[in-house]
Amino acid sequence: WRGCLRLYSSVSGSVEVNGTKYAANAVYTNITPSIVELTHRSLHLSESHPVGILREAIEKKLNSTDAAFSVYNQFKPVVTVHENFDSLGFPQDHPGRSKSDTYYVNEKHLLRTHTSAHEMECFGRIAKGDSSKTGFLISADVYRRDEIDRTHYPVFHQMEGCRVWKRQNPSAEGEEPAHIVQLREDLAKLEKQLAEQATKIVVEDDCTLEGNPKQEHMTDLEVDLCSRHLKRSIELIMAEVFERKLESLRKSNTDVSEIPNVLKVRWIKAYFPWTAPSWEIEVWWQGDWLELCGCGLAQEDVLKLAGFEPESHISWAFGLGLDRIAMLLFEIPDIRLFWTKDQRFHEQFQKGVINTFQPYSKYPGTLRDVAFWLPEESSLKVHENDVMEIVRNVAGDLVENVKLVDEFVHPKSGRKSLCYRINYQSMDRNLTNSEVNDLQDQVSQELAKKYNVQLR
Ligand code: FA5
Ligand code: MG
Repeated sequence: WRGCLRLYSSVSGSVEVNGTKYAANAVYTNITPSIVELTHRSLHLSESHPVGILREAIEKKLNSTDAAFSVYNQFKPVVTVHENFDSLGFPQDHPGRSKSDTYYVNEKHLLRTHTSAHEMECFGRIAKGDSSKTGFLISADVYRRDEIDRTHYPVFHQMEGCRVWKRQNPSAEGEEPAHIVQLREDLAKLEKQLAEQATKIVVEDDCTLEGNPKQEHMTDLEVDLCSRHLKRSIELIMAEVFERKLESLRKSNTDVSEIPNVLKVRWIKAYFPWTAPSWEIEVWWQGDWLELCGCGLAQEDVLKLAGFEPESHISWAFGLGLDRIAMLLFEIPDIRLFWTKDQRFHEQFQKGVINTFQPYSKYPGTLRDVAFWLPEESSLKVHENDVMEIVRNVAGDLVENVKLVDEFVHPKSGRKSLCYRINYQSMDRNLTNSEVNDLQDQVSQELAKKYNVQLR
């Protein structure tokens, strides 16, 4: 792998992802072979993988109301900077664009950081009349450079959902325009479905439009109906998937009184450059509020860029994280398990069934510290995500957790020292001491080589 890593970051080299070759860029290219390997997995397409089972359950539920959504699940993970950021109005200095947070293939291409990267193309299909549906769902793997622990992995999965309504003029004075009538009808259908759901949703929503303004061209009534349709759609997803969980808990748990018979959710205001207003939903689960989905009413600029006539349509969009919900529902204790090839994991799941994972065993972990002085030149900044990337490259899924345990500045020299604690732990087998020593050596050497740190 070392040879590969060098090749990937050399100017003359090229990088191949999903069968396509890209010219590497000395400054931008930061994808690594271990990440590229993950682009072939497509866990969301596997019918008997927790992520795939959840995806299918949500698609089915959302399309059970009025079959409004086209389903696109085959988009490849390399997209352009334009698709992922520019087309969605991300400002040039948005932190999401930085190399410390995002995997770049080269200066023009990256591994999508969210499924919103495909919004423009899919809106475009509706605008051009290539799709007869009034909405779409996109599920895909998304990539972010991040920390390493039991709930974070450099790849996770999102589902994007969008709906549009064509704006119309009233046909006669005093009458409501056709799209308003349609929105009311669509909303009524959703509300009826929610009411029929066995799990009742208790919604806390004190969001106003203060500091989260609507777009000029939309009427108050359009904003009201469209955002209610959006929120009820997401609540329906939550009611459906958590209902399945509560049901199986009721079946297996002797103390049924501890299992809630309602699901508490709350709406909080949010900000995304391509929606206004914007919100996030949080679900109360086992003593915590969990953020599961961001959403909002699509910005006119995005719709125009996709090919719609100015102000001709109104639309909502959401982006839902599948992995976190799958971990809760299937009771998966470590996100790495999704990626294991161990049959003891995979044989436990079947298409259409949300069951509880039975851990097959837990192998002991081994803690090792790596401490180093940062280089004196302040230009050589080491981002925490760079440390994570090195560990990930050397040890891959044999690392359970990496955390910063000590940080201090030498009183005389002013130099800064960091100490990271790495937990080496395999989900599938016991690691030997010499194996761990080897990994730890490689991590230290790579840190010294790539970032010029001085090991302590
Ligand atoms: C987005 O990615 C937006 N694209 C969502 C969106 C779409 C907003 C359309 C408006 C319109 P965010 O970064 O918050 O937003 O991620 C969305 C969801 O993905 C989160 O709510 C969470 O459920 C999930 N998610 C985010 N980061 C991680 C992670 N590191 N691990 C697992 N799940 C994550
Ligand atoms: Mg968020």
